[in-house]
Amino acid sequence: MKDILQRLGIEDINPGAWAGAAIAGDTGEVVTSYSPGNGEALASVRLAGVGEYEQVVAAAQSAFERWRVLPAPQRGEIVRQMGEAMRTHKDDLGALVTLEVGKILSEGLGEVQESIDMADLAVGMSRQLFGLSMHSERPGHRMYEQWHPLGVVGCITAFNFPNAVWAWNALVALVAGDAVIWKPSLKAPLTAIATHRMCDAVLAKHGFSGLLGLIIGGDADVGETMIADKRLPLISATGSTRMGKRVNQVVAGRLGRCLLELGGNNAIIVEPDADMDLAIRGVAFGAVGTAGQRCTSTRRLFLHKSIAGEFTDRLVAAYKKVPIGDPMHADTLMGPLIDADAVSMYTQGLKDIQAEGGEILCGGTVLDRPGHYVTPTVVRGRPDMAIVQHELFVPILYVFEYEDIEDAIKWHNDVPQGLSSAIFTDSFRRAERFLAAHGSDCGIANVNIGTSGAEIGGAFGGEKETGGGREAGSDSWKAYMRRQTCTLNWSTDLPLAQGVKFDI
Ligand code: UN1
Repeated sequence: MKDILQRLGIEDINPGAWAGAAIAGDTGEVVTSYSPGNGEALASVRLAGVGEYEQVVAAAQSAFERWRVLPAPQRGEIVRQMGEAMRTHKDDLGALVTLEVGKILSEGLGEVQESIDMADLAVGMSRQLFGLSMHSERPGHRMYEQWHPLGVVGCITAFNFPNAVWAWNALVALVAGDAVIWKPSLKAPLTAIATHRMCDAVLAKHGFSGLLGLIIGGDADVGETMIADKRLPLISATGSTRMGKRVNQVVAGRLGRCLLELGGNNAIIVEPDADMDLAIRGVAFGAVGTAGQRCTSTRRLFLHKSIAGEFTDRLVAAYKKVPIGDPMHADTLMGPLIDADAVSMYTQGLKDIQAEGGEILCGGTVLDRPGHYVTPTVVRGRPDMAIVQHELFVPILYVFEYEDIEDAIKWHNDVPQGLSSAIFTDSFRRAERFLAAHGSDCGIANVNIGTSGAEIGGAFGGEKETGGGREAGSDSWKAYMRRQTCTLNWSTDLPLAQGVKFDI
């Protein structure tokens, strides 16, 4: 662990905020990051308060003044160098993600790869921040739209993707010409510090240290100050629906903009003609991967009656073989939950499920060993159970049976969240029915692929209580810029639009 922190240059992790240079936290509070894999303390960080927040914003604002006038392709070149830094440190950064949040090493490395991919995408975007030009109705006039940087963007991230979700936002915001202040989850401060330092070092080489700010602080002081701060025209927030509603309310109160990526309640429908091997693997990765702690994790499974028995038996057999344990170990497929609260969510969730008549088919146990390990669980339930409406951020999968695909699609959509969805079928008609306007109501709809593991090339986000935001994907830069319509008159006359006459 020490080696990793040293190689990442964060062995002195104590201060709570960075605005180019580290600022010691002034709240007197310390947060310790524990490895969920064995419960050991990894390191402690002093929390920053509103005083440091001010310093971070001031540094970002001053760097933004110069950054916004740097040509976008030059900004892209600097982001390219950040991608290179992450490539160089991929192994250590990926291992740190695994140590700090407990996802298996292959997923820790995958997360850093997602950020590297994001850097590549953002570099390309830096030469494609297109505006349209249009024909004016007035002679000797030209009209076009151009996009300008927004300003200092606030970025709030969750524990489960402590590196990549920041990258989705920050790397695109940087090529768009913005500064970014990051408030990471207090459950994953080390990954944030390592990522921030790496990218700030690149900025420092070009004289822009402080353009990226990091503030490790509490929700009640720093978080509330940040979302209410008029100097931040955009707040991008990833996390629970409860948190998103609060952010949305405060930001809307000052007519700021929000980009929200909140809870999911993702489902897979399996049709009788599906390739069963493929579907079982897709469901297992979706529901067990990251110990069910992705916003895209599969939580509900709709099985056609004719295959439900065989599918469930095979899935339960596969679940029982899942190697659970040290997430750093190459053979492990499921690591721990993030903390003791998550384990309580799991045990309480199972009680609530059983109280409503749900039947546990496998799993349902907390492992008696250091760390926060539970067994992946399959539950037979009914779509009308009240608990099904809630996102339990743990590896519990509900299985439901259906006869008519119309019912499956109706139940599929009958939850407050709308992030990711999938159907397994070899039928072109069924696949298209699922993707039609009256099919899946989610932001992501897949065929013969599970609900999680999206590529960064596509817009990511969802509808309803998922918050409506889209991050990553081809035109995501628009969220981080302001659009300006320009009309230029090169004639010697002043004709008015809509034929209005006003001659004086
Ligand atoms: C999240 O869980 O917040 O599609 C993000 C996926 C990943 C991103 C998940 N690319 O599962």
